[in-house]
Amino acid sequence: MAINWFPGHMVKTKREIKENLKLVDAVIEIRDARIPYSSSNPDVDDLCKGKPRLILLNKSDLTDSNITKRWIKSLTKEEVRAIEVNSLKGDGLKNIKPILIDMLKEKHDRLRKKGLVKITTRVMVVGIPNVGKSTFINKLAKNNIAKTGDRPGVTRSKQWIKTSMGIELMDTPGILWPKFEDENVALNLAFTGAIKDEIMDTEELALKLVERLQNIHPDLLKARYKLDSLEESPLENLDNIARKRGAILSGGVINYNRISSILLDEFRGGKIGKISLETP
Ligand SMILES: Nc1nc2c(ncn2[C@@H]2O[C@H](COP(=O)(O)OP(=O)(O)O)[C@@H](O)[C@H]2O)c(=O)[nH]1
Ligand SMILES: [Mg+2]
Repeated sequence: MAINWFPGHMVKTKREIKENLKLVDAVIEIRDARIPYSSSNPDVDDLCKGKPRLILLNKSDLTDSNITKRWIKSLTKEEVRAIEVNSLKGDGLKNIKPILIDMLKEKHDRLRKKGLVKITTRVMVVGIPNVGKSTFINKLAKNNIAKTGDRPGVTRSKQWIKTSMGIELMDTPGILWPKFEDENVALNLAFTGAIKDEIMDTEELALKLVERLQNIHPDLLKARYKLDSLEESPLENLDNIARKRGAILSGGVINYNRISSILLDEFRGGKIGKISLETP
């Protein structure tokens, strides 16, 4: 993880996010669509209680769309909606505004009754590291990088990024901590690149990825690395993949370092296929 989370740090972050939430109408929570559970924060429901929240399952270009649709169904509740997006290309982003408007309808009606004509919708983006918060904010701000200045009585330092869709985003996202205690969550975060490779042994991680893929998508693994068949042992499969890719040192020794980084890179880049690592 880019940031090491300590209990004190978490308490401070929580407090800051709670303060910032007072300034917005709604929350956009970004998750990685490949791992919607593992990329969620354990306290996000509690933190965002009482605010309309839209969950963006980002990087949906890398997932199995049937599984992503099932996730959307299971995440949707009264105060929470979910959609799939690709923040790199912008796919799905046009659905954000109508959903927010719908979720804020009562509030807006109330304001209109009071005579307010121009209603600004302010939103804060939150999510754990690597889910695509910066990519998303940059994409929305693309056509309109103008930042509004400070407003008296609101806050000293907050900047609001105007977007082409008429909502304003708080310029700094709330960076949430991931779940750490669950080993499977840690693995999922590592597979998708959310945990820096230095923290975990790359070769061990690649082996775990082979094991996972041979269980959930054996055909994709076979097809990508042109394997005639899969062995039961992940290590044998990794060896075969290395041979197919010529990741061999002199004397026929497998170059595990090389094949591990090839495998992880190709998985992260979606080259092995559209793979959802978690189902609802
Ligand atoms: N394939 C794909 N990659 C994405 C998408 N959104 C972000 N990324 C990549 O995910 C990585 C992390 O994105 P970043 O915006 O830095 O995440 P942050 O830590 O939440 O701010 C970067 O390499 C982005 O290019 C997406 O929709 N699809
Ligand atoms: Mg960022």
